[in-house]
Amino acid sequence: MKRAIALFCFLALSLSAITVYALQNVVSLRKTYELLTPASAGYPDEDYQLTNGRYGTPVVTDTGSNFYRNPEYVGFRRDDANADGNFVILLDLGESLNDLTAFELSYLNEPSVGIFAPVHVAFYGSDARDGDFAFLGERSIDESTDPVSTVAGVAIVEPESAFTGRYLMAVVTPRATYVSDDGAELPVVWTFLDELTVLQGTRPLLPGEEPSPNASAAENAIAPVSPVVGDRGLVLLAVLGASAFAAVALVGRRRS
Ligand SMILES: [Ca+2]
Repeated sequence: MKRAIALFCFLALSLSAITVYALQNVVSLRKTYELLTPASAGYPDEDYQLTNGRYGTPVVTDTGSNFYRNPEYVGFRRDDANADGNFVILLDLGESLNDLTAFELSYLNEPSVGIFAPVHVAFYGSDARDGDFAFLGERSIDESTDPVSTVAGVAIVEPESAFTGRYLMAVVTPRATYVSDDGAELPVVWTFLDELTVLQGTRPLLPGEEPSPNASAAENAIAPVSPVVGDRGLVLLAVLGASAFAAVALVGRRRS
């Protein structure tokens, strides 16, 4: 009987988790895009890595653990930025889609190896590749330049109202300079990105996140967790795991 109760609780909680997850539709998966400012030859973009749904994870070698060694990252060199100093990505959703509610840029901040998070990202949208692009929103990024501050982060932009369109343009502004250990101000050369995401529908709560229906888009604009462990499916697995734990805890209480 207790096993049946545990199974029922697990299934009920899992179903609710799946329901929440299903509110979010990642419409950018496996979509094509143009790098209007090219990736580097040393850390190239192979087969649309920025929309494959996978995130960079640390690679352990004899010299330590580093994110930048993961080939999931696409590297951009300052020399290849446009005249405004930005990197620009033009994403094609393949058809006009409605109810686009969030745009995400996943980046690496690994100052110990000279890779710094961008300082700003802005998104624009249009129904025509060569048409007028509407400003959808922007986000400032303020990661530490301390050598020990390695972060795999995500900047999230949520427009004031849902957008309908086919083309999304991400304009990424890299950090210009950093101060080295000996006090010298040096130019930042590298920007590493691993995923560009467009979400359709309502963004679900992430594990541990509290509902905040009255919060502004800006207050909700940074993900509370870094996607350091692979793709979004793992978030669902984490929720399911928490559900199973809750079911076991419930049975434990009934026993005591
Ligand atoms: Ca990716």
